[in-house]
Amino acid sequence: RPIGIFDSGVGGLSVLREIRALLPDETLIYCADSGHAPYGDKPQQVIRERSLELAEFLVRHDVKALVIACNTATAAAGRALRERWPSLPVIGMEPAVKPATAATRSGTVGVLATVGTLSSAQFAALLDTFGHDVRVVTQPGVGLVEAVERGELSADGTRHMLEAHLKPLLAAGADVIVLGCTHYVFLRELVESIVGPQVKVIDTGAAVARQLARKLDEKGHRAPAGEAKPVRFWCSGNPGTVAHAIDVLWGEHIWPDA
Ligand code: DGN
Repeated sequence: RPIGIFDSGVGGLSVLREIRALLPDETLIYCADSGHAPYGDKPQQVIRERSLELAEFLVRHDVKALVIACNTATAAAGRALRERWPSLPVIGMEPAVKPATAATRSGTVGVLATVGTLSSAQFAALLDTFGHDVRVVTQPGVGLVEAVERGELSADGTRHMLEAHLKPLLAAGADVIVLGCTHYVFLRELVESIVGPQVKVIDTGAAVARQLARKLDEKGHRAPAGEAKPVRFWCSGNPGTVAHAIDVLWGEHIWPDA
């Protein structure tokens, strides 16, 4: 049985990449909600409804686990999905605040994420748990998801936006930057070139892949070793809108006609 992975668009490919590397024997289905991206500034209720619909689609493909490869959707819909399918492992994203608090030397951590994630109850709870010993400063990465969806990873416009978003975090003394949105992981090199080698940049893609592997092991649901399986891609809306980004980010031309 396959594993289902979804995001508002192509950001979740950064998580898919980690899952593919760790679990090459698994069949993976990736679903991009490109017809409704970006999620960042949509009401939580709308994101929850979209997430439920994508998850329904994946469950109809008989998935044995679901990965919400989107911080924004996890914050809005993680609980709803777990309630709807109580026996299905549902693995979600969460900004890496905990590892950041362990890594900081300056005592200040910067979190770059969408408005939806930063304003969520889940993020408030995360700060409540881990934000006491260090100062956590946040910055909404307005415009960055759209840039990644266009496949513009090193364009001048993307760099300028990032510089503007990172400036207040650096000015506050952050020496760790958390990439709290799966799209931003594709901007890691650009972020690192702006913040310099003294500042650590972290995300949770690899940890989520490991957690997925643990859940499959717990249930005895790991696929037997064999030939590596292809990834199956789906998207809502017109594939033409994501085909280019998938070429750039995944390195494969998925939709021949798009
Ligand atoms: N990739 C999503 C995340 O990790 O939050 C952002 C999605 C969006 O559409 N804003």
